[in-house]
Amino acid sequence: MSKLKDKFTGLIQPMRDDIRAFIKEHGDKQVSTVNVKQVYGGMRGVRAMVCDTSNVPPDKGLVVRGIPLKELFDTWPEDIFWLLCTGELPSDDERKDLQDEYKKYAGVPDYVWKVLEAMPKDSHPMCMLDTAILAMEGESKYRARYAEGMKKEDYWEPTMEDCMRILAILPELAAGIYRLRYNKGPRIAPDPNLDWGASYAQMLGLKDPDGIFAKLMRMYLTLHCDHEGGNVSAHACHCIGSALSDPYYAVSGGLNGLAGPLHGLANQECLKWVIEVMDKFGGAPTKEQLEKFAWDTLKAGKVVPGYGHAVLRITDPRFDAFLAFGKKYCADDPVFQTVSNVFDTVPGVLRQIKKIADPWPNVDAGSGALLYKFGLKEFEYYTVLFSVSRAMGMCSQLIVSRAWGEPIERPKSSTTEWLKKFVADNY
Ligand code: HAX
Repeated sequence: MSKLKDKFTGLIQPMRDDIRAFIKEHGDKQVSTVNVKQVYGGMRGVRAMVCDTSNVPPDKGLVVRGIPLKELFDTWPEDIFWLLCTGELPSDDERKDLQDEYKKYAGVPDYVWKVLEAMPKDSHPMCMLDTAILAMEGESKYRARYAEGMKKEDYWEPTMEDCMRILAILPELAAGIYRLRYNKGPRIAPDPNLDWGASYAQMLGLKDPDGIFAKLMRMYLTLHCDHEGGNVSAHACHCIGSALSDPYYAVSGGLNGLAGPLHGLANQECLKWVIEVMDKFGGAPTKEQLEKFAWDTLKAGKVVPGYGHAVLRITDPRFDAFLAFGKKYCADDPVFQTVSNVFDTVPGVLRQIKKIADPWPNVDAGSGALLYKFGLKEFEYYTVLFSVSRAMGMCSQLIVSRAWGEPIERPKSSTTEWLKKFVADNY
């Protein structure tokens, strides 16, 4: 048995007992109310679901199992997955065991490459990634065990096995998609001596003589790991998993949500915006030029990508981490300098628009400039990198949910007619 599985096994019964006793004693206590605006407004702020892997206080940003992200900037992505699942960071031995597990489950099957090769040449890389994961659904241990009549208490076990397989193949799959979609030549085989993040960097095939790109990839994978349960991708994955659809269905479905421009696709949009402004002004723009470009974007009815957040009300600590990395390794780069100048300018513009709740940069505002600097210039690919990391959050949430036995999700919707009548009758 893997050390992660062993560790998690020991956590399950206390977690089940704790949650059941809590519901039994306090099940009827109210934690949230919902008004008409929230019903029409994407349920913003309604507390109606559980996520124990992480939370996002508006004034702090991501907290993973009680540890603020800023204390985890230099943590290995493998450690993050362990932390998300168990609530503790692994020892060196435990990390090594998890890395060995990834190697055991690695290897993208040939039929997946054939599916990808048969897709239209201009397919979006996110569509390719999600299709590839879904194509592997037939390998689900969860579905096979469910068909055999597995007991509910055991659901978490093949869920974990499927998740390990998905996480193990993701770097190879994502790197293979990059090379196929952008004609970069043959796929590069994984190097068994490398860790999860460095192996992904190596398979992309970009030049990295000093190992700084591998360092960036590790940090990138750590920073995007999870963002509590209500964001579109986590919620979509969770909802699909609650129907007991297996992790291949659930993770692929969640990533379809990440592919939206208001969510994970914002990183592609963001660098596009930065390059557009640089093209328009023939290099790094002045503060006045940036301000004008931001106002033009807003007046055209578009969003300034990389700014604003549904939950956060501060500069995203993930942006802080990318900014610090950029200052250390590419301070002279004009694209990075522009991103840094946008940070000095755009919040002042957005603050002047009353309806915008958060004028500060989110995670997507800073990462693209660094990827660009290291030669990863295909913006459309950026959300795939995000996906490789966010799959850790989705998978850990699925494993935890199946372990405590969370039921199928089924909120109540209302018609506009019902809502109007309700208000007329009660207010
Ligand atoms: N530029 C222009 N307008 C913005 C804006 C921005 N950066 N941020 C918010 N607004 C607008 C909203 O579009 C909304 O306008 P309408 O009422 O006319 O629809 C209004 O301000 C109120 O929005 P809000 O309450 O401040 O924010 P929401 O919770 O509704 O939306 C978003 C949060 C992240 C979707 C929003 O800030 C946005 O569209 N930002 C730009 C896109 C982006 O960076 N997305 C990535 C977010 C991080 C993430 O999930 N990464 O994966």
